[in-house]
Amino acid sequence: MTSTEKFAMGKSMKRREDPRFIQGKGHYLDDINLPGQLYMALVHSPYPHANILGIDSSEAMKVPGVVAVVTAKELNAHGVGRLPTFHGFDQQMVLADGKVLYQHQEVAAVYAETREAAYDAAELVEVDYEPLQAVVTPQQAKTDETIIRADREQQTNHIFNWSVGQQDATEQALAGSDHVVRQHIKYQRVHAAPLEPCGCVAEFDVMGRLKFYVTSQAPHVYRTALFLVTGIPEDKIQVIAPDLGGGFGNKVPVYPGYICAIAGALVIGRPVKWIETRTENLTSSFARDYHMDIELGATKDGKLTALKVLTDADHGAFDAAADPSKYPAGMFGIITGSYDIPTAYASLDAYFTNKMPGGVAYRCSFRVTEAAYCIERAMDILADDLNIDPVELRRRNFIQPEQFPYQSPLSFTYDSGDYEKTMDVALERIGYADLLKEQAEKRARGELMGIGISTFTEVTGAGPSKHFDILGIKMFDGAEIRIHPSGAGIIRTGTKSQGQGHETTWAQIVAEELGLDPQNFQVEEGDTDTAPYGLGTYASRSTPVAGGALALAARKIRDKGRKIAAHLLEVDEMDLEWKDYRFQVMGAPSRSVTMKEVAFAAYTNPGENEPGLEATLYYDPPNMVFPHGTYIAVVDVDRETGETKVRRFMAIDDCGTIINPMIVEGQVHGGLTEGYAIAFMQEIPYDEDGNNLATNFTEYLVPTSLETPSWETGHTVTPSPHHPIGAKSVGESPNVGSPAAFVNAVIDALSPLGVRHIDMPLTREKVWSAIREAEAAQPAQA
Ligand code: MCN
Ligand code: CUN
Repeated sequence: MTSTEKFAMGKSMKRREDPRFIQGKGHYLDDINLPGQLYMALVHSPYPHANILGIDSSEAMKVPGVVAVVTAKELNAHGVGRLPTFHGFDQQMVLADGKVLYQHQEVAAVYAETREAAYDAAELVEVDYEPLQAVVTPQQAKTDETIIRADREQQTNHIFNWSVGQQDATEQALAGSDHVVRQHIKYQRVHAAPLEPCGCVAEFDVMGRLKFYVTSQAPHVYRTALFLVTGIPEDKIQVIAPDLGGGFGNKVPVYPGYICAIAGALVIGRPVKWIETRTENLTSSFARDYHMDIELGATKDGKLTALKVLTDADHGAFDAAADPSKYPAGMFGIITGSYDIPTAYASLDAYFTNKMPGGVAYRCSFRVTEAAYCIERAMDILADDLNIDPVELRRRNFIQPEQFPYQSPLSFTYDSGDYEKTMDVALERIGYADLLKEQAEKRARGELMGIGISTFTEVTGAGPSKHFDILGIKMFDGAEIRIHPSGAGIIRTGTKSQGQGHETTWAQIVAEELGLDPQNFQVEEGDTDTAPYGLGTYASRSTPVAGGALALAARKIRDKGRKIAAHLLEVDEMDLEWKDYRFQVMGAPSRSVTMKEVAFAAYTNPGENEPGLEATLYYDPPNMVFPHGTYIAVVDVDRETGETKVRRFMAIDDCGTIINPMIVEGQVHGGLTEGYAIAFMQEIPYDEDGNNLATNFTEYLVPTSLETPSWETGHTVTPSPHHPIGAKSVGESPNVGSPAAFVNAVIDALSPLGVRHIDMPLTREKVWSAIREAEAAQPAQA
């Protein structure tokens, strides 16, 4: 057995990047230290909303080792006061200009010989604030009594309305429905909290070329963004993303600190390093909260008739990442989920508030987390109202396999899916019938046990250029493959793994297409000087877009290889077929050559053909991909204490053709752990004055192995019909699908008490209060 057979597509090849990580030999941003480097620290506002009357840096400048202090005034003078924007929509201030708009907003940058000196001096920068009333909720924002963004032409806190679907038809269908569920559902502010916070090192060489090391999920986008902000031509910018200690969306945006570091390096003429503290990472990056009002109509036997959802989105003080006309907000249109709903309407209003900027959030597929949670919760409430088993209700409403490609009433064309099959596998594996029996027995004894199901559909693969462009760039991705004479090779993409294992799966895709050994491929991402242009790794787009590019680039190499093989075998190219990982003469399979032999010939004996064996290909996918899954949670709730215990969790994912089952399983384990945290532990709460109450890991909770339930996983495979290898994505599915399963299970446990809904996170205190309130309302049943 060759190693190719052992390791290519569909095999659980061990992660090739892990030897360096498990030996502590990863090369992270903080491992980069350049000769003569300065350290930068940022001054943050203690107030959520205040006028800046003056900034005095004279005391700070006295700290030994301090070299400079920079404020908005200096940045504006150099024309770098604003971050780049999506379609000229909203431009975040790099440093607060005249006014601070959220607590912890960046106000000044301090450069010093040591990190300690920089942070000490930052505390001594005297800022004279005049505090203003903070606007903390979208409800307050709506009144426009205080205009948060006086710097904008539009004097309103309303940022945009985005709507899709058939409003009139939906209203009519709801009015004619036997039953309509109406529920307010909040998806709270959460934070990705990667273990490694964000940072950068900026250096200009003697020729004035910027080398910018940065914790980025999207190095090429950064390069273009830096050009847009600073005017430095792109050929004079090299962005390098080293190993990343997790990203989860937190490393997509270009942050103010990056621009300050570049400005400092340019003006002072020395390299500048900046790396966030945990508090800075938690309080001054990106988050959002969604306040959704859903109406879901059905006939009395549970056939869905219409869906309407009106949302107020709290996008904080800046909204660079939320263009209304393009897909990032539009991803919310997946809210009809896995169900064939005849008519639907979604309308979303985004508001400025005095909170950290809105936009890219937490393993979220750009708003699919909110959408999937909302519809899956509403389905359970409907099931409860109609007294139909939640499983049965879903079965009655699934989009059927023969309906694909399925045109949803909210604009997406789903590529493929087999929802019932996936659900049946999950039900069978978890033993649903037995669980129902057990639950009935426990209920008879007054014990609270809940079973929660979520049969979600995702939309990922931001790529079809007809739908997307960011910063004026159409979205597609490039891949480059070079095969060396020995059959080894190098693979480069514009994506950037933060832990997803691209060094392994990219090699597997190419190895499978070419019949070469995946262990012999060097995989490179993250250096804009060498990698082909790519839009980066977020919205689970790497496999759908770059993965497709890789497969097609490999096929381009195969086409070239066929010509060389024909030369070697002295036959016509048309007489060759690619079979069993080799070129065979049709009808005479014993006459064949491998790609390894072809590779050697490409550099030594190519015949009439152009020497060499390499390909670069840009892939513009025709459509998004639509992964799906069924998750089932079993939760016990302690009636006295409100404690919840996830006793079992079954996750059956369908991400199309699987490249590496072990990596997929790892993605699911990690994402379920994060979904668990969102459902039970995490929130960035603000008090009524706009103070951020989650500033460190004792306030913003990250689950450890002690809290984390044990996961049972599996999969069905419904390939994407348009992806070159039929693959969909999986990176965000567990975060998208699991919160609803957890909450549905807890509410199911509490349903005998008459509890209908509790907003996340379902902390012990909230669950305890809900039980007490329910008991007080219905003493007879309690
Ligand atoms: N994969 C596979 N077969 C499939 C689909 C995917 O083997 N059918 C593999 C891929 O080849 C890749 C991994 O699974 O190695 C994830 O692939 P994909 O679903 O394409 O997602 P991306 O690579 O684009 O990763 C992005 C996604 C996002 S947006 C967030 S947020 C997130 C996530 O991945 N952040 C992560 N998973 C994370 N995992 C880690 N360890 N760290 C993060 O920061
Ligand atoms: Cu929304 S988090 Mo991921 O798309 O990088």
